Amino acid sequence: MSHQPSAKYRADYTSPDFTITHIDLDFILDDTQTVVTAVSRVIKQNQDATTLVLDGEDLKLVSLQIDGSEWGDYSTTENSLTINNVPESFTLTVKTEINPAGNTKLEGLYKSGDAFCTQCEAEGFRRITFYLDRPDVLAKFTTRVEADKGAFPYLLSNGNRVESGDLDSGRHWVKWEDPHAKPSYLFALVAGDFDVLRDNFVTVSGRNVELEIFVDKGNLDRAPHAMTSLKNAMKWDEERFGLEYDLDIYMIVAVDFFNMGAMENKGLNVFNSKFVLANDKTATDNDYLGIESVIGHEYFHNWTGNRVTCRDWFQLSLKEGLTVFRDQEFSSDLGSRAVNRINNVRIIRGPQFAEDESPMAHPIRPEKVIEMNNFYTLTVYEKGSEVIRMMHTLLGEENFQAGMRLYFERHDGTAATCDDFVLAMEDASGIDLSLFRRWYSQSGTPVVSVKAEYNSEEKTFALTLRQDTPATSDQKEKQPLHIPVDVELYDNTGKVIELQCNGKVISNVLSLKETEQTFVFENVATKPYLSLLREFSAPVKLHYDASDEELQFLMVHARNEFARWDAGQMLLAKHIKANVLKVQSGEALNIPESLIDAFRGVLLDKEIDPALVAEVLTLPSENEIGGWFEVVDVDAINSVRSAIKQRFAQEMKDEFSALYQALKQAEYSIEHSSIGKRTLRNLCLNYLAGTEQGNELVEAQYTHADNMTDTVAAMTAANTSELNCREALMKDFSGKWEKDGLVMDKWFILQGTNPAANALENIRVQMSHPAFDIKNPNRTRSLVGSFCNNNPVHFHAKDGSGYKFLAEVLTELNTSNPQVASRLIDPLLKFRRFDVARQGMMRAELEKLSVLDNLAKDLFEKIDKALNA
Ligand code: B3K
Ligand code: ZN
Repeated sequence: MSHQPSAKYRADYTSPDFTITHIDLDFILDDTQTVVTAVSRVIKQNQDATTLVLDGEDLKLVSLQIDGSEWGDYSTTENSLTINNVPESFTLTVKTEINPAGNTKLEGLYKSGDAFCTQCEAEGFRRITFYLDRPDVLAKFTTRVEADKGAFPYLLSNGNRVESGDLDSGRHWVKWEDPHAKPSYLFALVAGDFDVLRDNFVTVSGRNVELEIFVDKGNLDRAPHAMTSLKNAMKWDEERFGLEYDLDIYMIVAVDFFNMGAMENKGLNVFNSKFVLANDKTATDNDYLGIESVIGHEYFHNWTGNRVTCRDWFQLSLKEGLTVFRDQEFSSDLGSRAVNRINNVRIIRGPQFAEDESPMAHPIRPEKVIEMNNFYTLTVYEKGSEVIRMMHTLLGEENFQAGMRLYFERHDGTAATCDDFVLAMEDASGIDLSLFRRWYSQSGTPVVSVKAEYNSEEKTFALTLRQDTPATSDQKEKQPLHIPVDVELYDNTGKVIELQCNGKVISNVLSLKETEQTFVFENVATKPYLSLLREFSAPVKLHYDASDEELQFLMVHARNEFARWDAGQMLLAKHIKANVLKVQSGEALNIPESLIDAFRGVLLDKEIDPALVAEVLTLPSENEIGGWFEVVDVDAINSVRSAIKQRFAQEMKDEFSALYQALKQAEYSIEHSSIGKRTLRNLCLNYLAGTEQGNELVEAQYTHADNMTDTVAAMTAANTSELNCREALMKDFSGKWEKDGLVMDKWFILQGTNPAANALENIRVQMSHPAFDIKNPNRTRSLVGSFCNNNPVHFHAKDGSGYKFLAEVLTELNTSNPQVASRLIDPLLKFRRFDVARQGMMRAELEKLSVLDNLAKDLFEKIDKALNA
């Protein structure tokens, strides 16, 4: 790196010296020489300002005019254009040339296959033209797009299509007008030849909205689920949040080359095809659910993100945390609330807690940023959503919705801050959130330690809660937070005990605000069973020394499904931890019969939703287990987890077999009950794969599967249990799907997570597979990402080969696509969590990367933090 990239600080925010109220864009599309003309109405905001500084990157400036005359008084740097001595208000015309085909970073205007498309969030618009590329500059956009009509029959942009025409030599043009002022990051343009699925939605006030989903030719039969999800999302937002869509058209385009999941551009969402395309033959149940959630998420952004946007990028969680909360509620209202909550909590307890312990630790509203793309994190998104959820828990649905209405009343059409949001919630509810605001500025995972004491004479039960947040790499000093702790007490018959304090019945949600607080409950006739942190009411680690007997009681008697699952997880955690210590000290494992019986009880209980049974019987991932230890011993963790799985399989094989037979369904359907049964059946198969009948069962399921969920489940079982049939199944699958990258991603993931000794050698071979392309982020994440994140034993191989492999891939991606590189590097940053030998090897790879002479700022920011933390 020739010079160190500079950081921006939240505290340094100042409003812009100039604003832009209108911009007319004109694109003459060409693969390598697209000409962009931007005519902007610029107005001075700060009377002392005389120079206008615009952002720009990888642009060729062709001409510059002010009020129609050439303007020579300017200078450029690598990232900016400074125009001197400008008037109070003026029309600025900037003509630039860009190279979409050469844009492998997939930011700005680029080619995805044969189509042109854009990605502007966070700072991609500056790769299209010189502009005030910041979210607090809101302008009305018109966009004219011109291209060859044969190759690009569809020319799309934001808003409504207002004019079009044909030109000589087979070219044509279309003009779009977006009536809503927006920041540049919400701009979009797409040009290509597609198949289109059309439908419509009539809003609650009776307006008709045209819905269009654009997919690659031949993929129309994979678009209906996305359309259904979109209509469900539009209806749900009207019913639950009272929010109606505001344009006459809503378009979604699916592209194969995309850095993330999808993008909420106003009226024209661009999606990674992974989150649009699905049919029974190509998609798994999880793919269907993922599509529903991402389609919902992007649609919900229309209000939380687009109508009210962020003042600056430090406020990202204002739109992302809130929109994740909304999409989680959407999925929970449509499907199983318990299963959705469990999956969200697994993400927080696994990778989000790990992020808090890594050199990248940051509050949900970061203080310092070098590359904004590095902050689209689990902390900003998922923990951000937990923070919104805590407000929802403290306020209740009615007050929360009143807060939402007030937020829109105050901020619609503007760029707002996280503080604005909390203030609206506080003002609408009358509930004091002053201490709660610390969740926005404090990073790290609080630990809540619990002591419980029953007094049989006084008939009182005293609960002492203590909070401590360990220091994080970004912030040493921590303060107490306002933590909602949802608790319930049961008597020994499983009856709920009402919570009474000082003679009054109180809510189940206790507000822990000080470092230590004791809550004394009265009229508790017998020593109660305690269910803690129900619904995971706060993103904290819980330290409570519950006995096996208590946890087994809660697994059966807690009245809330999440709490029953959680008790099972705590029970597993106790035994996994104890056994890892045994392995480390060379002792024999101890997996008591009572543990197996507790889980057998759940398996045999016909009353429990099969989807929930499957969650209860799913062991925590190796990564989550790693998070429980100061030094992660990947080999010991792997052997204990495998041993428990194997023991469960052997001891419960009759129950697994019986369920496997009983849960067979005649037809495939994506009804939630049907998905639940299939999930449980495939969980049984996964356990059975480790028994004598494994190979036969798995092979038979693969051969007879009539849907992708069952096919992938069979392959996963063969992969995890290293069955004899694995090779044959993998070969058959790639023979069938070689031409379909999205389907092949499932196969690449299996190669990446292969437990076999030669896994890495084989992964290197697969990088030359005809379906693999390192320029395609989905392929790279499937093969390389799954290896580094979900194959801990091989990624952390003692000879350092896994680290070396990742560093090689990163060296290549550093120039072609730094954003993807910067996601992949995360496991390497966490070197401090491993033993000395591994630390040394991981650090050595980071050091090699740090001296690359063209190191992208995305990687620079992370490597610098990791090495200098
Ligand atoms: N807002 C986009 C993410 C943009 C990421 C930029 N690196 C998608 C979403 O969260 O809905
Ligand atoms: Zn989002």
